Order: sequence, then structure tokens, then C-alpha cells
Amino acid sequence: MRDMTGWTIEALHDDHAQALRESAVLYDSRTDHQRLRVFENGLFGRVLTLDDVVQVTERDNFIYHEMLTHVPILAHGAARRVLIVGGGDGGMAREVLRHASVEHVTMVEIDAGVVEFCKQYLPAISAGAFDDPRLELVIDDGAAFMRRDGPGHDVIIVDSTDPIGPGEVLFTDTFYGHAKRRLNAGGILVTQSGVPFVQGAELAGTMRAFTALFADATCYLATVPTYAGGPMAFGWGTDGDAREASLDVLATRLAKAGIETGYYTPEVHRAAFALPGYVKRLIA
Ligand code: AG3
Repeated sequence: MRDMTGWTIEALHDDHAQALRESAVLYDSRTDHQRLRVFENGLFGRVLTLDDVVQVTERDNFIYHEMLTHVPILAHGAARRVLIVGGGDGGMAREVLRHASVEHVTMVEIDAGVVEFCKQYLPAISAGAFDDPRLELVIDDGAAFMRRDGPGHDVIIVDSTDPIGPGEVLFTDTFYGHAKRRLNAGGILVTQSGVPFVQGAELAGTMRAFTALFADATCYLATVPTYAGGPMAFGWGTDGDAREASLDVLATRLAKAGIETGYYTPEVHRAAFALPGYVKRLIA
């Protein structure tokens, strides 16, 4: 058997794990909320783990961040106010702020430590987003923030960890209900809903809540190499008809936004909502 010293083993699931070689450990500490590590890997570049679960890597984060931002923003077509719950590494803010039409982004992150360490050790992830005057960073519990009244949002993006530890409250019916209340008319809620092949219950739970709350409740998929076990699911909930945005409309909006993407294309956008049988059954 291969010697696995110098590898990090992510054990998020009972019967399946992924291993990444650590060519250098840059940071290993505890914030007020969780264990935070940053290490270097030959294939993925710098890797951030929280409580030993991979959150973001330099090389593949574009897939996740583009799909949770450009899909709802371009489907909406006139999003001016966007709320990000979580997202402490700044990657989600980076992609949202590439839309010049977005006027204001509120980012509510529970862990100030994550923001500080990512600015220092993973600057390529936020790529200047924290300095954009349109970004308002709020250090607070996302669930508590959502319970309060406040201005509405056109798109709400839940960029959470998995439902263990501090992220757990972001997977409850109560939280989704409050999120819906904070959406403007035609607004869209999207969520990180885990890898359904290995975390089916997570998606099923979110979809049960979304179906009760929204006229259009479904999920869409993208494969992110370091979120192991198959494609990841993103929850989608809206009372509007943004899912019907055609290929032509999406292409026009993307061209108008003038954004260069590494994963997102209008074709991928539309196709991402095509669900295989095992996922359909989980969300039915
Ligand atoms: N947050 C989502 C991490 C989920 C990893 N879990 C998993 N493999 N099921 C990423 C934060 C990036 N901004």
C-alpha cells in the first residue's frame, strides 16, 4: 500500500474519502469557529480546508463560483442587489462583482478568521473583491442576519460549508423561509446543496423545503473535482420564471456583461438543469 504520509485525507463521508498530497503546509490553526488549514497541492494549487473538509482550491474554484453566481444573475437579467451567505474566502464575491450591473453585494460571513486568512494566504481567490466599494462585509451568523428585517435582494447565494458545524443552521426550513422573505419580487435563492451521490439526504431536505416555499423549486448540477463523489447540486428556488431564460437571452446577457468565464456558458447553464434519474428521485 502506498505511503500516505504528507497527504491530507478528507473524511466527510462514512465510506468514501479523498486524499490530496500536501507539498507544503502554509497555515494550520483554529479560528473562533473551526479548524482552518491552507496547504499547497501540485494539481490544485493552494487548498483551504475547514474542519478538514476541502472548501476551495486555486485551480478548480472557478467552476463552483461561476455556477453559483452567473446562473442566477444571468437568468434574472436585472440583478442589482445580491446577498452572499458565507463565502468567507471571497471567491463568490469576486464572481458576483464581475457584473457591472450589480450595485450592491452584502456578504454575511460568520467567521472573521476565514476572511483574514484567505486575504493573506489565498489572495487569488478574492482577487481584490474585498476592496470593491460595492461590497459590504458583515461578520455575523447568517441565520441571525436572515431573521432580521432589511432591504430585499434580487439574488441570494448560500455559499455554506456542509451541514455539520457552523453551517448546519443554513440548511433548515426556517432559514430558507427567512431567505425567501428577503428576496425581491422575481428574486432567486441558490444554495450549495452537496454532492447528491454521497450526500443525498442534504439535497432531499433542501428540496423539500424549497418545494413548499417556491413556485419553481429544483436543483442544477456541476462537477467540481475536489468536491468528490460525483456532480454537486445547487438548490434553485424562485417564484419568477427566470429558469425559462432562453439560450439566446443568456448569450446576449453574457455578452453584454462582458465576462470571460472558464466554465459557465449559456449552453452549460441550460444543460445544468437536466437531472439524472437518481437526482430527480431525491428531489421529488
Ligand atoms: N463551500 C462548499 C464546500 C462543500 C464541500 N463539501 C463537499 N465536498 N460536499 C465552499 C466555499 C467556497 N467559497
